[in-house]
Amino acid sequence: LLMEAELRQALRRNELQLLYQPRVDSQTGRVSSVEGLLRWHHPQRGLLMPADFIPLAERTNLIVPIGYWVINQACHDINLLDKWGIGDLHVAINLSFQQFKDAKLLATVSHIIKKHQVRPHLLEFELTETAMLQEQADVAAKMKALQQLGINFALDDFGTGFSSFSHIQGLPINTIKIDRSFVKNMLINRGDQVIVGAIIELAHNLSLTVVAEGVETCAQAEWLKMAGCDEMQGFLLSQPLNVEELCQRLVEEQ
Ligand code: G
Ligand code: G
Ligand code: MN
Ligand code: NA
Repeated sequence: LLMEAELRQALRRNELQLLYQPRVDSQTGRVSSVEGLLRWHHPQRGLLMPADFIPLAERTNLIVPIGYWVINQACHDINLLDKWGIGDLHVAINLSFQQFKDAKLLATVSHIIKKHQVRPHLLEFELTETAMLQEQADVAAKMKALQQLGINFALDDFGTGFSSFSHIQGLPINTIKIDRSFVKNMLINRGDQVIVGAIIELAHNLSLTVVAEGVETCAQAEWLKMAGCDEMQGFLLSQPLNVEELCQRLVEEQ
């Protein structure tokens, strides 16, 4: 069977899973939010990572229904966490540019939020610079409409694209996520360290929250805390967790 047909069936056969990677407050060390990361449990190939199937999903536009499944699952899990007494966890979800081309984006997101009665400010949509700047006027208008619903936005993989700050300035962004390639070499490459420091300063001057991705060592965490980075995400803090593991970690933390 073609992988496209298999991916089409994956939704119906319940083969997709949303994991959650904690984002930790640098000052308090507590989980402030989580990023939803998609996995596909393929019946023959086993566990597939986003890199194995998101490009195909984007090419075939299957990312549109998959994306709605993700938002629906995240809202479902927000209510599950609420039952465990974890009521204020922000959940970030990755959105591809193709999802913004769907004419029903606003109506469907709005419908899902109402169906689950989730407070919209608990949702954050992560977009890359590249996604935000394709068909920029249209994407910007849709971002603003979603912002009016109460949804927050994060600029993902920051530093890897080609956007100018003047473009970003007009968009309703709350958070900047520093790409993990900079964090990786930050303590061995002076240039990367300067870039990370500059992004933190830029974010704060624009009153944005700044998150470092791919934090793997204590030394990186110490430096980021010292540099004023608000939040950290990476294997040092936590692997992506399933919702039960996430509940357990958060209940222990309380
Ligand atoms: O889990 P992993 O680090 O392999 O994810 C890599 C990338 O895959 C993420 O940074 C994100 O860009 C993309 N991705 C993960 N989950 C989703 C999803 O639910 N929807 C979309 N559109 N992209 C996702
Ligand atoms: O594309 P995006 O940056 O949104 O997704 C994050 C990806 O990075 C996920 O696939 C996740 O599994 C991976 N990831 C998360 N933490 C770390 C880390 O500390 N190191 C590395 N190398 N990858 C990470
Ligand atoms: Mn992301
Ligand atoms: Na990222």
